[in-house]
Amino acid sequence: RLTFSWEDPFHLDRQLSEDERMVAKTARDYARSRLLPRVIEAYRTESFDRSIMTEMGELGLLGATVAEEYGGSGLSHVAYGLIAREIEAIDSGYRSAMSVQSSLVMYPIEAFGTEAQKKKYLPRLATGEWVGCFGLTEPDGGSDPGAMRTTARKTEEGYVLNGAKMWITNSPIADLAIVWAKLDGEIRGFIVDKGTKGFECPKIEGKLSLRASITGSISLSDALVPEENLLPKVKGLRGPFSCLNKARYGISWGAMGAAEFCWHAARDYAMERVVFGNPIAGTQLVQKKLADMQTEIALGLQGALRLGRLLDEGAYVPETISLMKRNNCGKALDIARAARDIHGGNGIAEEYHVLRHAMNLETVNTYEGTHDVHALILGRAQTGLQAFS
Ligand code: TGC
Ligand code: FAD
Repeated sequence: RLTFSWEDPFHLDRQLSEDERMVAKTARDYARSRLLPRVIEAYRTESFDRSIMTEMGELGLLGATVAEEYGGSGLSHVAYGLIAREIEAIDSGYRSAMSVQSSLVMYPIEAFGTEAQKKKYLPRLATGEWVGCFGLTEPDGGSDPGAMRTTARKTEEGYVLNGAKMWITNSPIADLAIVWAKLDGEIRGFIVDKGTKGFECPKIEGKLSLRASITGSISLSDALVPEENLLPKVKGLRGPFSCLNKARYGISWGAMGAAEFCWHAARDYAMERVVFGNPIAGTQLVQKKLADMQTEIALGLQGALRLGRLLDEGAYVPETISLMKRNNCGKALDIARAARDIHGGNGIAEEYHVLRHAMNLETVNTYEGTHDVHALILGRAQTGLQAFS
């Protein structure tokens, strides 16, 4: 008979393969020993340590699902999700850096690139020698990428790109950008190398969320991209959305990692904090909050695991991905706020981490499709009626 494990009610660990458990341990050990000690200072000073990319690369945490022949780790989607969970337990910004590189840069090159592009870019991205970014969102609105204004024009020398992208993770430190632009009215993907004339990526300062992640804009002013840098194997919104499928899936694990950190911190704090002569963990209201956290996290992780197994079977399930991304980000944000509340005034102090997680999760609930946009995707899927416009 299994005993009840309050930390892991469904015994998630027993549902993983030996390899998956090892990958999770590697990511956990790294995150706890190398990322946690840096995060308070990074968040305070709004700075991202570039060497984190090479450290993750050395451990095989970049391009987890990318084929080994291109430098990836050839792991399952579940293993990728477990990495996201462990990294985001420390900070959503660090998971962003990992997942943009893996899902939004390496994946489209592997899935839609030429053999030459794969050989040139993927091994260096896998080691973290090169950092990539993904330019889809534009200043006039991110929820409707089909309305993008960035254009590509074919010339004898290659493609001339004009336009602007906004809120782009890693762009100021990127060696290359996957840029989505309309060529003759049709969305296409381009690899834009750092140093391209007319291609600039200034940093966005003053974020109150995801401060340990570096974010910038992209400006393209007659930027000439050679013919060989077009991603030839995809046209239309399916290109960027296929990448988003992978990243949104990873976020559904990552958000639960942040939520778990907050839950455990709240429980530990409540056990120690004595008010009115008793530990607050012994009050009904606090126990209800802890039970809600436990329940949502246990269910959220099971959903993420099921989704990962579906992806590993090759099942194509964008609406299920929307369901899990939306649920787990929204629930994680609620959990981080409740954990902050249980910490009382101490909950706003950086050393307790919980408010940082809550602030980060505001972004996580917005990027990769807002909570409400995913509701509209699910509403359309069950009614057949689109409510976007
Ligand atoms: P719609 O008519 O629904 O679809 C247009 C075409 O795209 C195909 N498609 C998909 N393909 C693959 N996967 C998916 N999930 C897909 N969803 C749609 C669809 O089959 C169709 O193909 P075709 O061949 O028939 O033309 O398009 P729509 O314009 O009505 O879409 C509306 C909506 C809301 C679904 C979509 O625009 C949307 O998802 N908006 C949210 C945008 C978003 O998520 N942006 C994220 C930017 S990247 C980012 O945030 C990175 S943060 C990274 C980090 O730091 O972690
Ligand atoms: P808008 O689209 O303007 O939406 C504003 C509000 O309107 C939201 O509440 C939304 O839910 C609501 N809304 C929109 N349409 C409807 C509707 N039809 N019905 C009801 N409500 C609606 N993008 C990238 O391409 N690459 C990146 O690497 C990247 N990194 C990011 C990093 C950070 C820190 C942040 C904050 C964002 C990042 N993004 C990135 C952008 C992100 O994907 C967008 O912010 C997101 O898609 C929402 O777009 P928006 O901000 O323009 O909001």
